[in-house]
Amino acid sequence: MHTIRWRHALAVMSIATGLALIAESCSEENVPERLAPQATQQAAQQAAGGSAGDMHSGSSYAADVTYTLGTNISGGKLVFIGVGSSIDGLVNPTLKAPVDALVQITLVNQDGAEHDLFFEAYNAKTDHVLVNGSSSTTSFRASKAGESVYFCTLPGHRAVGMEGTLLVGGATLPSAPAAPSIVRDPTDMPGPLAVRAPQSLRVDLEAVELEGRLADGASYTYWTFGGAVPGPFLRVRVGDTVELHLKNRATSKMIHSIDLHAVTGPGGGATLTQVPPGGEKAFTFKVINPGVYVYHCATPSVAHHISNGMYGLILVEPEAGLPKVDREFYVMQGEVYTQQPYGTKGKLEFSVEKLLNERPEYFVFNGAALGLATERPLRAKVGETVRIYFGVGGPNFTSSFHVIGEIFDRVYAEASLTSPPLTNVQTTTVAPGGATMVEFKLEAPGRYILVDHALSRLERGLAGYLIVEGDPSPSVYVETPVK
Ligand SMILES: [Cu+2]
Repeated sequence: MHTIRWRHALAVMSIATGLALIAESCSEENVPERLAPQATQQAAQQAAGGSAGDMHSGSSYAADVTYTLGTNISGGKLVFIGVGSSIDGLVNPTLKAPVDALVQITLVNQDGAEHDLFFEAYNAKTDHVLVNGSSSTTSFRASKAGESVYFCTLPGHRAVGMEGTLLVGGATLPSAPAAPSIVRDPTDMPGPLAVRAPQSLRVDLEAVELEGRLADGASYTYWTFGGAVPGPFLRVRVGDTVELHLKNRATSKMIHSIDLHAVTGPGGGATLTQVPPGGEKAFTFKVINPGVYVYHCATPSVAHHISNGMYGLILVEPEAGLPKVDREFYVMQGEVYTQQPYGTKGKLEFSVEKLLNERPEYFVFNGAALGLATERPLRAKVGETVRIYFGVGGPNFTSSFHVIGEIFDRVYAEASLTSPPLTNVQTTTVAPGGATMVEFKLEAPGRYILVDHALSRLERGLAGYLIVEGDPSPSVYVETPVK
């Protein structure tokens, strides 16, 4: 019952977000009587039964406190092991919550034996988890200050170690984390290469794991190339020979590697670059084919490494270079699979179950929800020609890339730079591990919105702005007064 109500409220909330985005985009065009963002927010709050995050209202749409416990065997005993957040790796961790917080606990089976999880003081119990990887969630309002117990109710399990303490009161709600931005600026890229003969060059990349801002009030532990998403935009010329060095920062917890789709050779580099924390590996490749290519980490689970942010683009310019444009932008689409539902505040954790089921909570341009909208929009001027290098890191979803209010004058379909471009295209599909190059001229000022036209994803953070400055162009776009 709770679950259904939250989901409904969440849906209303996120639809309101989408409407607000589109309404804002109208505002620059002076559209009268537009939908007021405040009104839609109010509607969403009413649907949620109060202000979001107010734990005394009894109707928050998301939990105030979330924990995940795994089942395991430690020192011959059966135990619960903390997964993620402040309890990561702790045996039978003490779970803390403020009084009256809405607490959500997920139990994940990690040892293959049958278990459950019971909070005695609240009579709250998960379903049985039967096989390795299965999970179940229970939630309750922590109304009673003080200590109580949690344990597994299967016969004998509590006695051999599966119990711990819930401490209510004395804890404060986690405040919105002040995590740094991991959004790569869409103009952070090298300019066109001079026409030149092939040469040898060296590229240095570093794998960096860091906590970054995923959305307003929410952070996530990203794995990146160079501390931002996507990784650095690499730009080489066909015929070049590249010596690529990959370092893995000493503070990393994971091995990382790189597979560049521009490389000819087994694994695209991945067989030569499995780098442990603190290490460095290098390999050399000949750049044979022009195009715009995705690169990504290729360390198992590859889908996990990609979804955590390890992808980027490498442009291989044809011999004669590319046609001149006024501005170039670098945009990539990805998915983030968090345990907590879209919109939850606090430090969000990865869900392998959602990844394997291809059920992301967030869709992102350049790593974060609305990262290219509110945070780092694309900017240009009327009369200019722009080019967007657009890639999909994914790992799973094909993008129907579209710019609301524009038509692509040229699409280099599937990022082929040696085929003639398509002309006058509204929406182009880009596969995971694929890319495109689009060009268009800007004829009217205002705010254009980059989207995947599978527009449900806009409700999950996938939108970017292209803000075009310049004088009004009434011959192109103008309101007609109605008498
Ligand atoms: Cu990796």
